[in-house]
Amino acid sequence: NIYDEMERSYPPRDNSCTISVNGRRSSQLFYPEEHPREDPVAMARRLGILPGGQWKPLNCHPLFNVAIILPYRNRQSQLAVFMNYIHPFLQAQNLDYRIFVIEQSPMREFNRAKLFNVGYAEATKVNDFHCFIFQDVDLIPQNPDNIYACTKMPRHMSSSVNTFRYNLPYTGLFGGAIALTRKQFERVNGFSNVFYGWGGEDDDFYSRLQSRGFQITRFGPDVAQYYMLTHKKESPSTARFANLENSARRYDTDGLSNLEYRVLNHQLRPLYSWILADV
Ligand code: BGN
Repeated sequence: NIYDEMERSYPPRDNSCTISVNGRRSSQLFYPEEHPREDPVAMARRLGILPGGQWKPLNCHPLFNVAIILPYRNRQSQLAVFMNYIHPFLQAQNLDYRIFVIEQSPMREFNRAKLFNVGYAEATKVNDFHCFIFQDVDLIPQNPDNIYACTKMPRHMSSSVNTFRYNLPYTGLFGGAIALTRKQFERVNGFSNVFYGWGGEDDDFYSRLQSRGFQITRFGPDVAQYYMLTHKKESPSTARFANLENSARRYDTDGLSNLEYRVLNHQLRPLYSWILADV
């Protein structure tokens, strides 16, 4: 029973929403690229999405309050496909949610982990979010039962991705899409800020969780199926090995505790809150 694993944001009450997804069967997969694209303004209007990409069900009391944080740079068409697909997906789950796109300014190499920290910090300023989903824009959850809310343990959501032939490549993989409560995230001091360039930041985050005694959880491989939108492979950073080697010394001093950045611009766009940050 999925309810037993979930960490509710609000206590159940009369007319609490269910997290059932209208009887669609788990085996029924979505193929995002077959979905027609709609103009963002028209889509927001049709689906009742508020400026900044916020929505909550009106006919029942939601059980989950979620901020979805997407680090971003230069992936415009993927972002459009993602938004087009994800809003109906999240609405079917009856979540109280808001989507944040954290774009990194040009110049420095991409720092996925630090953008997550920025997303957490900015989201926390506007609402007391209980649960955070940290994920890449190129990952499309294919199964409507993959609930975009938090579990009692930190959860690795994207354990079954088409590009890995729907297999988990190694047990310590904690990249792609993850779900943590605010408390869990704060307990590990968030992500490390030092991982510029591709690779290793998720492995570092996993060892932070382990060092604090967290066990992680995953839903079954059928539920956790993701489709990765295609793009050129990034070349891995050379600094990632050194950063990983001395990461344990930095758990307390590198993360939310020393987070520094500048917000260069921000907008409430029809389907998401956009924040341009210099990190
Ligand atoms: C690993 C990367 C992860 C990445 C996964 C899946 C490193 C650290 C050096 C061992 N880790 O190899 O960051 O999420 O592959 O692509 O590169």
